[in-house]
Amino acid sequence: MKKIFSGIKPSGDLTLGNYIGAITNFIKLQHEYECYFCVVDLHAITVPQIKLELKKRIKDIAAFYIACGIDPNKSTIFIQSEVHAHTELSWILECNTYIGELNRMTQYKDKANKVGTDGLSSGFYTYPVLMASDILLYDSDLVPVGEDQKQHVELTRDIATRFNNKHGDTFTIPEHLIPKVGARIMDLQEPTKKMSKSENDKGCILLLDEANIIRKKIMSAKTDSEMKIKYDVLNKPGISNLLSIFSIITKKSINSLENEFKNCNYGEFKKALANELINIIHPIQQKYENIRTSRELDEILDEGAKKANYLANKKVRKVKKRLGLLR
Ligand code: AQP
Repeated sequence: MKKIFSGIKPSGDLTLGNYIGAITNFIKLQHEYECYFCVVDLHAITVPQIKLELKKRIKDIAAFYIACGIDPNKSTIFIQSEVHAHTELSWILECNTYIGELNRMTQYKDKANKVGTDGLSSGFYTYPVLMASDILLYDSDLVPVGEDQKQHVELTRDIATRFNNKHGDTFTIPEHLIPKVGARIMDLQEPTKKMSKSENDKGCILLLDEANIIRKKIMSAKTDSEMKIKYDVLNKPGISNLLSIFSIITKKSINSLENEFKNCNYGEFKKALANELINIIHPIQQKYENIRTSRELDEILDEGAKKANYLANKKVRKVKKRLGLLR
């Protein structure tokens, strides 16, 4: 069975973007692949976090994985910092990665342009290598990610290929798996910008939002003055984003939605979308509440860490042997 690794970082509360762009794919893939789904907490600390919020969110995300439909009997769910091999391999791979490669990472370049390098941690600079370690430790064949992470998976391939060529066959070369639709859900207030959990505001639907908040956020989503429900990302980014979300959660095509709502105004369309979203999110929230406080969650995470540690330690031993680091 081919293997899959993916993770979400607890840098904020989970958004609809994380759900559509990542978790819904995880759920489908678990039936066809051996899956490792991680809460990548070490990635979250590349930017400052508030201790108690981080602590809570780590388990929140694990609970949401299960509440959304990831079956812990099928997939391994674990917390990254509970598997020390991630940081050990990351250091080794950093020594096999060029500064020029990291300088070319667009996420780093964008952030450095925005806040300057004095305000950025070196962890933020090297985190693509930690991501490479996450993926390579488990011999992952595929990495389901949103569009923004594609470049990091390509870097992972480069690092792994270089290591294999230099030291002998050690790593499986992974491929990215980007969903055909939903790879980029946009902010409801700034529909040309990705919906992001660390910029949680009116433009961002959270999986923890109550029904009235979801409704309010959708009703106040930015659209345009044309009053025509038509998919046109360039000229109508707001309504196109809402159509994408509607299409993904109802599995109706964009065309059929344009037809269905052709005589409706934006208010009526948004109201229908809010209802659909609430119908999806409410049952997830109910399951989440049950799991979040259960002992079962800790048991699942303990079991996940045990399995992940076994595999990851085995891989690190192999890497160290290749480099002459084992006595
Ligand atoms: N808006 C989005 N649309 C589609 N997919 C998305 N993902 C995130 N936002 C969207 C996908 O969710 C997975 C987990 O992401 P992550 O937490 O590891 O990192 P991220 O992409 O940086 O997520 P955020 O929400 O934007 O976090 P912050 O604000 O902390 O940077 C990934 O597969 C991602 O593509």
